[in-house]
Amino acid sequence: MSKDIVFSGVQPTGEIHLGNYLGAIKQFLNFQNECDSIFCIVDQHAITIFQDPNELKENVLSVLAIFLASGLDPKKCIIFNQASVREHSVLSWYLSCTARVGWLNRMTQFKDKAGKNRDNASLGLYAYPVLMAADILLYHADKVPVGDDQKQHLELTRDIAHKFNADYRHEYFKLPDPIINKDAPRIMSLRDANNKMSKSDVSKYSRILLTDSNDEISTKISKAKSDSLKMPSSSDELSDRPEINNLITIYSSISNIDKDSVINLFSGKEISFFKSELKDLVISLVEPIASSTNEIKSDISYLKTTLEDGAMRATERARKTIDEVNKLIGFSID
Ligand code: AQP
Repeated sequence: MSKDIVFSGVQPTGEIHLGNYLGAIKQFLNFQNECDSIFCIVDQHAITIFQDPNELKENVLSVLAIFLASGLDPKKCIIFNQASVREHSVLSWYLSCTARVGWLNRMTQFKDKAGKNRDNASLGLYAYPVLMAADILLYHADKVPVGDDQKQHLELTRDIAHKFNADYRHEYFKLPDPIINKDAPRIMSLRDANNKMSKSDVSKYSRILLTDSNDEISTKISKAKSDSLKMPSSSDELSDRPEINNLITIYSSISNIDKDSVINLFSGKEISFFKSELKDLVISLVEPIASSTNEIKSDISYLKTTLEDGAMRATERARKTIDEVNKLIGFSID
């Protein structure tokens, strides 16, 4: 039986943080062993908000270095940057003719990112979920490991695939399933547990980067917002304590110990004691990734070869899809 196809992407819009790792990259590591996996550095998504060209180039290589340092192996999966496979843009246009404006109007991420000044947002930011659908459908992905913030975009991808199949009377596209890490669906900001940990948050204390030094990690966890109570003794207490809930989620997800067991482990203890244990745990995860990232980043020719090789393998598959879709749409005259 053929393996399930897995596709997911990460934007090179800034430095990769613990939310990206626990919500997405950690899942990629398991999938590369079990499935036919394709991981994409989605630079075309990044430019929906203006990026300095030199920084963009730099960020693509940084994300790649972090992928490799985290344990992604180009022998086990395809890793490439989106702009190097033109078929993403081609399919995105086709699918934008299938997607309905009403569907896009419901996307909450656009509302959040565009803010109050919606008329001034780029058309690309609005159409972003259609490009995302193209990324996924181009490779006939069965599974898409993402953080819970992307769930709505995955539902849209399924709607687009379903309508395309119905319009062209052919069960061509598979309807992909989102795979959300149930232990860390959404890691929240360390400064405000109502917002997700994010690359674009103005406060650098809101996120732990995979390239942070041990001192930076210690400071960020010490400063992480909490409350003046002791550690909870049951999960019922977490609903009123979102900051502690978030820190326990991080502990649980890194240690692979379920949340109830983490609560039992620290029940009634001082928060400062828990934070100190959490610091050690986060450092044990980040330190080797940060040092390996630095080493890998210095080997530019290895990074470039890895991307070129990935792009070649991705292009082969993407072209086949576009050839087939062209026939379905009526673009190829036989
Ligand atoms: N806080 C999070 N918790 C769990 N998963 C998360 N992801 C992002 N933030 C969290 C998941 O990481 C993957 C890559 O995300 P992305 O780089 O494509 O885009 P994003 O969601 O826009 O990430 P950021 O860091 O929050 O960037 P900005 O600041 O630009 O909005 C995705 O699977 C995402 O779900």
